[in-house]
Amino acid sequence: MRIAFCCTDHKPEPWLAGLRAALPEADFFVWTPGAPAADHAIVWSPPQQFIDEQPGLRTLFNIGAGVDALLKLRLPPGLQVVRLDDAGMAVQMAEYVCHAVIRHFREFDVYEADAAQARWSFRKPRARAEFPVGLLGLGVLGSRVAQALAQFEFPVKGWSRTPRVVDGVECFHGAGQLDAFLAASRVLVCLLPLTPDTAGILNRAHLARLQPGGYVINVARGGHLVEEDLLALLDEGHLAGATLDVFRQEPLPLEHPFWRHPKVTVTPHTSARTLRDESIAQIARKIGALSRGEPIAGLVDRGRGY
Ligand code: NDP
Ligand code: OXD
Repeated sequence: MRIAFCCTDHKPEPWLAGLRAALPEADFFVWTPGAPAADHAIVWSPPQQFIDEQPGLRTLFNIGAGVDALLKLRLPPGLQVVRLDDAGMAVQMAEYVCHAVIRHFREFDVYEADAAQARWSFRKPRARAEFPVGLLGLGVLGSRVAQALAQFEFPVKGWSRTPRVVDGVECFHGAGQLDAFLAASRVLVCLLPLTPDTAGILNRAHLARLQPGGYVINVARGGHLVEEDLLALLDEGHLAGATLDVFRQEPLPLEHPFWRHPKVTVTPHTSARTLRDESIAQIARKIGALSRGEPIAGLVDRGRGY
């Protein structure tokens, strides 16, 4: 079995060492133009040339959860795409989102500013019941985040494409229940895949439906957010702030207003990183299962876009 490694922005050596140790029977190689045919490939943002030169590939293992960039390529119809499911990302996402929600709710950003001025001053406690958190997306990451937020006793709402049942979460689904979900939320967290149906979902019409003093946390993809609409609603005062990890253009350009906006916190697409050891173990398990003809989790439905 030959397995090509074609991941931009990742040093291949430690990946190949880990993969060879996990699957000694396979022949792993770093793809370069003209390389011989492989059965499977491990990829992140591969060039179209890689796909075109490997028409016999059976499976693409994406070393991330989101496959939006991969699905923009011309892929042969029978090629199966497999994404990482969790592989250590869910707990990181739960940490990130809980940190952002609690920082806003407890006004730790205000205390940080006070401390910088050596100012000892108390903020009035706020009622948790007045900070319902709405999660767009109740998949592998969204449901883990929901569970973590519920531990802190925030009211949690969730929205998915199909009906879901998640303990401690008031669940909504489908376009018909989106407005009711938004009206029930004050903090909005985006954990959707980027698809034609979800692009631009964080727009003025939807964000304006959040409860007054709304707060936006985008940890999914920059293409979900209409940046100008967010800035307008922040400046008009309907929204209290935003924590943003992903952007239309990454790295976020130096001159972008988000960097200096007093109500916006920026992080560099780091809310849930791909962890090498966990990812290798998961991919090796899946390759083993496929060769035994067993089903695997994380198969992408290419028609649906995630
Ligand atoms: P999943 O595929 O497990 O979950 C996706 C969720 O979104 C599901 O609940 C799904 O509904 C819902 N959904 C999809 N389309 C729609 C729609 N049209 N309307 C309503 N709900 C919809 O994905 P993950 O949880 O693993 O990951 C989510 C995203 O997080 C990734 O696609 C990626 O973009 C982003 N991500 C960002 C990272 C970062 O570092 N910033 C790291 C990792 C991921 P249903 O349950 O009905 O299928
Ligand atoms: C992912 C990401 O999709 O890191 O895994 O954004």
